[in-house]
Formats: sequence, structure tokens, C-alpha cells
Amino acid sequence: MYEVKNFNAKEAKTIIEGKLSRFFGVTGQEATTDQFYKAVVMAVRDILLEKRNKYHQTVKKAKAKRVYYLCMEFLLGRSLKNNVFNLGIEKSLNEALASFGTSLEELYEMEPDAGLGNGGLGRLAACFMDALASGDYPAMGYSIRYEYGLFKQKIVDGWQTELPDIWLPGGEVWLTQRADKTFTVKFDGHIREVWKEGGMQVEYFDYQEIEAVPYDMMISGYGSEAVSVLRLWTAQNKHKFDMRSFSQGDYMRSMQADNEAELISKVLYPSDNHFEGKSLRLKQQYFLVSASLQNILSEHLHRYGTLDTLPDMAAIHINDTHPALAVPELMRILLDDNYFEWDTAWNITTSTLAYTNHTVLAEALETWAEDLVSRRLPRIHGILKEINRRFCDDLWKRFPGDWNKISRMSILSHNTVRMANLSIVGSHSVNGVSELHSEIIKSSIFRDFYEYTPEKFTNVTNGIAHRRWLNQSNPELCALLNDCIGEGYAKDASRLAEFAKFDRDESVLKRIGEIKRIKKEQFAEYAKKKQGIEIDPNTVFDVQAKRMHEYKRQLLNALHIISCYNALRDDPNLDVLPKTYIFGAKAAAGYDMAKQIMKLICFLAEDIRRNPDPRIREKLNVVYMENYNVTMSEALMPASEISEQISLAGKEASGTGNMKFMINGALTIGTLDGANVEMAERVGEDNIFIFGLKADEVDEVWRNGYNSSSYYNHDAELRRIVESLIVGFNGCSFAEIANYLLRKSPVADPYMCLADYESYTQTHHKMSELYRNDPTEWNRKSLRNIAAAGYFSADRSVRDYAERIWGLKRLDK
Ligand code: 26W
Repeated sequence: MYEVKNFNAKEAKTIIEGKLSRFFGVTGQEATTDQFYKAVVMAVRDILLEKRNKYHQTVKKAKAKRVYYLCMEFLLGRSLKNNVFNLGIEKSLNEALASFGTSLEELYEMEPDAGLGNGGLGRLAACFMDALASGDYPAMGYSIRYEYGLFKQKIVDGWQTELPDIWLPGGEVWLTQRADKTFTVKFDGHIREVWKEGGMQVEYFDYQEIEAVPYDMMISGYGSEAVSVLRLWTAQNKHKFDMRSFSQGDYMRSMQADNEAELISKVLYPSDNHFEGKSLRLKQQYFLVSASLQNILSEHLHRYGTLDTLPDMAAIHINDTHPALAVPELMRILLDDNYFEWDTAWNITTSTLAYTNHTVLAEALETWAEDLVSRRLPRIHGILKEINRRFCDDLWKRFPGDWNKISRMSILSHNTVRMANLSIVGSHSVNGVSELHSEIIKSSIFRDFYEYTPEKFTNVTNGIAHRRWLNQSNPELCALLNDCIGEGYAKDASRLAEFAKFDRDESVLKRIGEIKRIKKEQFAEYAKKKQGIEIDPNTVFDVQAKRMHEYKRQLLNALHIISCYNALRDDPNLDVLPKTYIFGAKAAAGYDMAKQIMKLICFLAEDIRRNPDPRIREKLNVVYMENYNVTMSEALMPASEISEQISLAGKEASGTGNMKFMINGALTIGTLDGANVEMAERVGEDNIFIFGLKADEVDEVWRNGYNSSSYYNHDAELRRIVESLIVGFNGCSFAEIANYLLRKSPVADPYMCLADYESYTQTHHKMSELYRNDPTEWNRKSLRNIAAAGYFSADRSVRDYAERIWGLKRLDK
């Protein structure tokens, strides 16, 4: 294991003073907190660089295979705490900082979140970078250095508005420009086929050139030798500044090319599970893929002198279909730049690439308009046509005459390019992200492909960076764990299982309750400071935190709260368990229904807050946390007692928030969807609260024609809730939502809130009863959840990928 040498408090102090003086011209007495933050980051970066260089030598010497993880999103959050923890330099730094009258805790607050992602897919990629380094796997992530990450959410009168997320001031200290690794990416222009000595060659002319300049970020492993590198590309105009226009006084024109080029890495698309065929997004995807592949291949060539061995030395991962142009781009580089024969090039391509699917929602599946692709990327379009021609020939041989099947599987169809089909055809491995999800893709969206090449399909259940979500976010719980089972679980999460032995130890169970209470108080303070909102830590914290989406059913949660509110309005003396329902969620900017649901929750919250009867307010509180992000999540997960994982079964590919709540001891109320299924298997069904239709039942109800009104007609409680929606909250009617649940067309209640309502409320009642009547048993279940959460560590996920998909070995010697 790598140890940071000579980094005691005295040495740390000298280094920090050196940075302060050289970069800011101040002494430790004069420096601001922001200057301390930057000085410490620079010191940590130096350590990371040294560790990385050493590891790099080891990888080189061992001629080890590497993984390259291509992803449009990395939702990193903050980095300082994670790196300090993983490098084990917390104590020295804190001692050094104390002598200046500051502390790491104070500096952590100076760091903006790097919000270069929307939700689950992006956070998973970030967790994987950490786990890869901790598992001593040689890994590099590739993405775009968006100038603006996911928008900052402001809620005005219940309505979400989006403000730019300015993260670079404060975030840029983590980035090292690598101008020496700049590549050129070409767009537009035309193709001409010409006969040359070696045969027919393709000439590409009149193209536009964009420069891809990389910025590297380093992520240290924990208790390991490795450092992962995340390389983020920035787009620049290759032909800097149009001097002629400028000197002719046409300033605007001289800037135009710069602006157009820079637009590519300007902003992250704030959309999650919804595809929009925007030209700029296509350009972003190709920009990422082309720069990354040029980089990977030129380094491979430099190292080994041939590209024949690429599949032996490199695994390139396509994270969802967003980087699927890696398939034709890799072919292009092999064919046009390195003169490979088609079949050899195809063999190398498919042996190197692997693809993970992260969603089954039809509206998320990317299909680009073929004429857009042919205009922006004419050479790539030509290669796509040839890939498809050969693929359809193969299909014709396997399924002669089955035109329907062939047209379903075709990559090009009805003037669109189907990115999922392309990803499957161009990869040697296709996986889903939970057992259920991996089964669903085989039997539904990718069924034809599964029947064609069953050996490609596999599952890797998602996992979380448990050191971030447990060790760093919940030191109080870790102190208890350390007392009971030692500290080994930080390195090996499966050792959390040893905690189960304490499930009859009253003092341990009591401490679990006390720790939860402390985390709730801390969160209440945080909410007060952030949003001026009062939360009573004596109430149960019931939390739903994730992107706002119909399929995740925040609306189902709201319907249940409305019913509780109605009951309390009928009888304010009702003897119920006092609860605070906490929501955190951003909606895609153009997603109206999601914004309507958000508004309902905010207005409901306000209505309750303004209720004149304190007996109601004491028992029911609803809080909508503004601008939910990674850092807020780190404060929220440890404070949660009930975790809402209530998507319509079959729709949530995995979920990873569910795992973060679980490892912090929250009890889950959830459907048998995504990874909830495996959580239930591991923790035992007595320790999780499962409700609602199962995935196959959902399909069946759907096949027989789902009729939400039948539930409405048979359930007086539901009728009362819908009535309340129409009457409204805080002076605003939500008749539109009532209509959405019951309308004639388009289909009413598309995510079946009404079908699952009864089972959901009953399960809530069961949980409340348990909490009130048997707090010890509640804590026991909490303990069992913590003990069973080890499997859901990203360390285990990346090990699965490494062994079963990438063919990587860990390099810890
Ligand atoms: C093209 C628009 C778009 C953007 C993002 C479509 C789809 C996406 C992502 C694939 C959506 C996403 O984040 N999916 C989530 O991935 C997580 C990690 O595997 C899973 O845990 C979640 O269940 C899944 O919704």
C-alpha cells in the first residue's frame, strides 16, 4: 500500500505556507479561507501526482491491461475530503491547519460541487473511478469539461427555475491542463472515394476542425497504489482568432468561430432519461468519443508499436449509448488512419468495446436522424452504413426471410441511427445494472439481440463508493462500527456482515438510535442554515431524494401525504407518529409534468406550514430541499430513517440512492424494482418494506388494459385525495394532476400510482406501528440493513466488471 511519506503536521504546515506565499503572496496569518482551501488542494495535488507517477511506472513495467471508461457525465461532487481520506493525511493536515486557526471542515465548505452529471448514471461513473483506484485497477475516465454543470435549482412560488452552475472558480484547482495531449476533431465537410496505389481510399475535405484540450483530474484509491485519472476535454477553435476579419473591423465575425467551437463544451444537457435529437448534443458525443479514442490509440501505438494488440491491452467502456459513436470512430481510425482491412478492424473494435445499458424507458433510447449524422459526420455515416450492411447480411443468413426481425435489429432504419443497436453490435459484452434489469433487457427491449448472441449478455449490479457514503458522511456510525467490528470494512465492505452479530446487543441497538438522532439534528441545522426551514428532529425523517420523474413516483408519495393531511384536518387530535417528509429533486428543464408534481409538493408543504392548528403542524411537515446535489445528499442520507424507493416495478434500472440510505441504516419502503430486489434478498424480507405490483404483474395489468378509474371508484380514500387535489393547496388547484390520474386520453396514470396506492399506504402504516411500538426492533432492522449493505459497494461492482467483462488484473504489487 502506498504511504504518503514525510507528511507530518510540521511538513504539511511548511508546504501550505509555501503555496500561500508563491501563489497568493500571503502568509498563514493573512490568508483567507479560500486561499487556504486552494493551497491545501495544491498540496494534495502534488501528493496525488507523485503517487500517480509511481503507479504509472508499475503499470508500464507490468504491461498491464487498462480500462477506459467513456461517459458523458461524471457527477463528482466535492473532491478534497475524499482524497484526504483516501490518502490518509487527514490528521496531519488538520493539525497543520489548526495552527493557522482553521480546519479541514472549514475548507471543505469552500469547494463547489463538480456537477458534471444529471443523476444515477453520472454518480455511478464517479463512484467507479474511486473504486477502480482502490482496487488497484489501471483506469482512466473520459468526459467533457463542461463549463457549466447541471443547473442550479431555484424554486420560486413552487416552480423550478434554472440558473447557471458556475463551478470552475474553485473547481479548477483540481484540473491540470495537458496541452501536450491535444487532439483535433473534425466535423461537417464532404467525403470522396479515390483510387490510390493501395486500393480505394476515402478522402475527407472541407471539414471544420475543433481542438480538444484535456484537463486531468486525479482520484486517489484508498489503501492502494493506484490513482485514477479523469480526463475532461475542452473544445477550442483550432484556427485561433480570425485576424483578417478583426483587422477589417468585423469584430463579431472574428469571434464567431471561437464561440461556435467553444459551445461544444459549454454546458451539460440537463436531461435524464429523455432523448432529444439536438445537433449540439451529437457534436458533444462525437467530440468526446473522437478525442478519447485518438488519445487511447496513439498511446497504445506509442507503447506497443501496433494496434493489433489493442483488445489485449485496452478495455473501452461505452457507458449507456451516449458514447456509442466509439464503434464507428474506432473503425475509422483503424481503417483510414492505420490502413487495416475491414474484418481485422471489426474484430479489434468488437473485442475492445463493452456496453452498459442504464434504462429501459422508451423515451430515453437514442436514435439520431440519419441526415443530421451524415451532415455533421459524413465519414462516420459512411462507416455506419457499411457496418449495418454487413450486419444485415449476417442476419439474413441466420434468419432468412424474417424481414420483421431484421428491420427491428437493423442499426439504420427509417432514416434514424439506433444507438442501442449500434452499441450491442459493436461490443463483445452488454450488461444491465441489476439482476432484474438485466433479465428485463433480455426479454424485452433487446430480446432479438439476446436470441442472436446470448453469450454477450450479462449482469453487473451497481454499487456505491461506500467510503464516501459511509466513512466520510457518517463518522458517528463508523465509530460504532469500529468498536464492534474494527475498521476493515473500509477496505473490504463485505466485512460489514460481521455487524449482524450485534443484533441482540441492546447497547449497540441503542447507540444506533442515538447516532441517527445526532445525524437528524445535524441535518435540521443544515436545512435551517441553507433554506431557513424548521425541521423537528423528534419527527421521523421520511426521505425521497432522486431526480424528479413520473416513473419514480414522487406523486405516489404526495398522494399518501395528502391522505395523512386529510386525516389530521378531520381530527387534529389523531394519535399518529409525527413525521417530516423530505424531498430533494431536480426536474429536467423542459419536463412540465415533473415541474407540476414539484409544485404540488411545494404548495402542499406550504399549506401545512400555514395551517393555523399547531396540532397538525407538529405531526406533519413536508420539506422540499432546494438544489439537491451530491453534497446535500451526503448530509441527508445519514439523517434518513425511511428511504422511499417506490418506482413502478420494471422501470428503475437499479437505483443507487437506495444503497446509500441502506448503508446508513434507513429502512426502505420500496417496490420490487431495480436493485431493491437484491437488497430484499440480502437483508431478508422482514427487514425491508416491500409493496406494490411486481414487474411481471405490471406487464400483465398493462396488457389487459390498465384502468385507473376502477381503483378510484373502489377506494373512498383515493376519491377524497383526488377531491383535495382539485380543491388545491395554498390557494392553488391541482386539477390538472387529478385529470392526469383519471383522464380518458392519453392514458391515465401511466405509472400506475393508483394501482399501488392501497398497498403503499398499508405498508406505511405498518412501518409507523413498528417505529412507535418497538423502537428496539426498528434499530435492529436498521442494524441488519447496515450489515447487509456490503455487497452494494462499488468495489464489488468494478471487480465484477474487471473479471467478467474487461479482463483486467489488479496491480497491487
Ligand atoms: C439522452 C438522455 C439521457 C440521459 C441520461 C438518457 C438516459 C440517461 C441515463 C442513462 C439515465 C440514468 O441516469 N439512468 C440511471 O442509471 C443509474 C446507474 O446505473 C441507475 O441506478 C438508475 O436506475 C437509472 O435510472
